[in-house]
Amino acid sequence: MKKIAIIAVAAATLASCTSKKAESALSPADQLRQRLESTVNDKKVLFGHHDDPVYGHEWAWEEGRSDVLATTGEYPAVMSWDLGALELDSVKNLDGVPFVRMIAEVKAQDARGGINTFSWHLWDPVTGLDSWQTGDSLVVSRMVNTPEGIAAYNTQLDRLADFFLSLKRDNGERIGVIFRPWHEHTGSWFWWGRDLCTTDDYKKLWTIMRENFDRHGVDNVLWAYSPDRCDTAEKYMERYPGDEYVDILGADVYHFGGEEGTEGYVRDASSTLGVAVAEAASRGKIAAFTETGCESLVIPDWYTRVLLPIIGKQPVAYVTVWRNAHDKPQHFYAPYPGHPAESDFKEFHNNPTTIFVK
Ligand code: BMA
Repeated sequence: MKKIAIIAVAAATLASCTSKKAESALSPADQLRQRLESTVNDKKVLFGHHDDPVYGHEWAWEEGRSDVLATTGEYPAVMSWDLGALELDSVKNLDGVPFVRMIAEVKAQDARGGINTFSWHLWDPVTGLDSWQTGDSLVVSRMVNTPEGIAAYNTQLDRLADFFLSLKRDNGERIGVIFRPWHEHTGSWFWWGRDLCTTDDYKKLWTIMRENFDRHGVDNVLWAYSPDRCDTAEKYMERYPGDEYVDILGADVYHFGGEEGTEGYVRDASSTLGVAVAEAASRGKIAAFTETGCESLVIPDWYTRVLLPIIGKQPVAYVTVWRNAHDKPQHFYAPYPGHPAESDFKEFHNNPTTIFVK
């Protein structure tokens, strides 16, 4: 008996050492993947907001403030950021967020148990067009097919890779984050949109990027692919770069047109997420509602009446709404104190399926 007990204790100790070792052997990206997977398995949804702790409706750059915190008592579980202008070596991003502050907030969000995700509204590396200038349909082709374009693109990517590698905890461990480049490419409002580049060239944006990040040894990024609204799997998957390049299958679908737009939004968000969820399931990936919102929250019960039923039917790991601009009074997607949608947002926050940072 005694001998068996000793063997059992030894085996248990060995097992726990092995599992600890296995845990620490996971890359920061894989650790984050596990968290997102367990969120989905628990049938929960993490709530995210863009630029949440750096500015909001009619305030900017204060520390410790957030419209979501002010209305619900908690920060969002997911902080969304944009890297646009980092590729130019700028000290601030395209919306004026200093990168030094962004890095500090990413660390703070990680320390409170939250997650960070990044988009990239970049400038064309060759001619310097901003993301929305779509008059030149050769931007992507130059970036991925010409030696000067590839070199200029790689210079941009070197800066991004260094940025991701610099995201570390106080103990030196890298912070796992989500990166969602080349988003909404099924529309044509960015120069990497569907009508402005070929399928092959779009995919090359991803492969060149990944080769660059791999050369730098970036091990803390989960990659999100996020088309705009798509009603079929064919459209959604048309420019999918491949399973080896993507971890999260997302959807960027906004609610336009107030109450009259509700039906169309519910239909389009549900069908696009339906495709993302099905494709994610068949490929062992994670689905997410990567960008959404109803500008100005003109529907005061939008969060519980419109959004919640959509995400209730789709097992997505997180839902992220866009920014509350400090300098554009109508440009906000989360309520602020005193806004008519505040009480409904509190109800959304109190719903057992939604997770904020606590
Ligand atoms: C858009 C708007 C712009 C902003 C851009 C990049 O949706 O919010 O004001 O500059 O995103 O963040």
